[in-house]
Amino acid sequence: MYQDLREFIGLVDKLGALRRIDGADPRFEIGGITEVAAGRPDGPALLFDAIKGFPRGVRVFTNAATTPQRAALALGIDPTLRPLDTLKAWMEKRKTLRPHQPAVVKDAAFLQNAREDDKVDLAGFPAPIWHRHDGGPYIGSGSIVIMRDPDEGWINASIYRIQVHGRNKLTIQFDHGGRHGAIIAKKYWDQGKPCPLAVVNGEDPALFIAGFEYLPAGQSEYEFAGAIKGAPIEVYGGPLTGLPIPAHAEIVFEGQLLPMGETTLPEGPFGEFTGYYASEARPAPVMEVTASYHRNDPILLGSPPMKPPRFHFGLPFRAATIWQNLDAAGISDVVGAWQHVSQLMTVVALKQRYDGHAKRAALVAAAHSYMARIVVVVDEDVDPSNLNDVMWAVATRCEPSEQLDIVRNAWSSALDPRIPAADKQRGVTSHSKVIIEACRPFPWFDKFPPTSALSLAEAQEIEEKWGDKLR
Ligand SMILES: Cc1cc2nc3c(=O)[nH]c(=O)nc-3n(C[C@H](O)[C@H](O)[C@H](O)COP(=O)(O)O)c2cc1C
Ligand SMILES: [Mn+2]
Repeated sequence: MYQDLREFIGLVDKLGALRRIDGADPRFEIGGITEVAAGRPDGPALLFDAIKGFPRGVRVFTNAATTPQRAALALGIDPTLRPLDTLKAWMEKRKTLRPHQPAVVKDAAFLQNAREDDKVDLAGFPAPIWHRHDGGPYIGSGSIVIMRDPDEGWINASIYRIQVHGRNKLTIQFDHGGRHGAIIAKKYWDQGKPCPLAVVNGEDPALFIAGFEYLPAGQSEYEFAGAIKGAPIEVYGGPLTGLPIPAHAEIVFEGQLLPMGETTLPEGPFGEFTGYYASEARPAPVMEVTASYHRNDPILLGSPPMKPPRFHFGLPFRAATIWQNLDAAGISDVVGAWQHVSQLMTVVALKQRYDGHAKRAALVAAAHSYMARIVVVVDEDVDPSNLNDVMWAVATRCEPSEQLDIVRNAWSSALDPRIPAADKQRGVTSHSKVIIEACRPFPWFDKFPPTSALSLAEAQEIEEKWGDKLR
């Protein structure tokens, strides 16, 4: 398995999925090229070099894991599997993951270039302005924020967007007060202290994935990333904060997050994963950067939100969690779960065994579907990862007057573009979800007209025997 981001980029190159781009402008162009590339069928990863205004060697890497193939590569799963089989392999692996404590090492590649206090200058790093109306450059679009819980000592390491405000100031955006970073920072602030933190830009892809996972408080993303790799993440104690920092990280900042009662800066707007700007600039906590470190010829990992279906990860990781939850709840015969429209639509496929089985699965899936207004259940012959197949089932097996339900006041977010601004102002972050039962009705299942389409196995057989003639 890859050791760090550089080795991962090497593996991507070997798969033929890397494109090198010289001369792009960090204002809009890197973001624009990334979005266009992510929308192509092959969806290549991009390594930007000779970036306008920066010396050659200072690089930005984007679309790291935006295809099923590269998401599998990052997870250490066979990248040649079909997407649904890959997600299943990940779901099974996730069930039995064993946490790996990080290993403290005595040296770190990022110490190759160190600057402290007045010598810190964030302008030396190519933070892109990703979208046309963003409030400024974002160095952190896929960066990890490291903090230590002051009471229990555990380390949180997850992804929050990071905007650059001048020579040594950054803002960190917590979507809501329940983010572990927000909870931990508030503990320091309540004691009248700033919160020590480190920001890791250009991290190991396993950590990038772990940073996106909903882990319980007290469980470190480092342990989860180590579990993905089957080996501990190597960390080095930050010279100023003592926080464990991945030794192979590309660009690292240390500093403190100032109490919001003292200082804030307007953060955003920033183009979001829904494809909208759902909020104006808002006050956010300020990080004062007291030291910066970087490897020679550093690589910034960039992961800008883009209009759906483009997404940070080419496999719907949260569908794997839903699938795991369905299994854990004892809902039998689930053959797949998937999310489309960048996690705004959830699909579950199952073999119905009894009347009410499909709805039972739908309700569990709906409960766990963050921001998704649409939840669909299909029979086991429909591939939930294939949106055309799913819509075929919706259009042919669902009688709307009988098979639609609406769940109100369900889990969404302030990022939801369809919640009216006035409602958001009074604290509304919920929406309603439609459950579409696109299954053959169980009571007359056997009488439903049989499908004329090839089964997956039949299609594969033909592909093997005749495929050469068709290519
Ligand atoms: C590329 C990317 C960017 C993200 N940006 C933010 C963000 O700006 N703010 C936020 O609160 N969550 C953001 N998230 C989601 C959180 O990282 C995710 O929900 C994570 O589980 C939160 O970790 P926590 O439970 O330790 O707080 C982002 C996720 C990804 C993959
Ligand atoms: Mn966490």
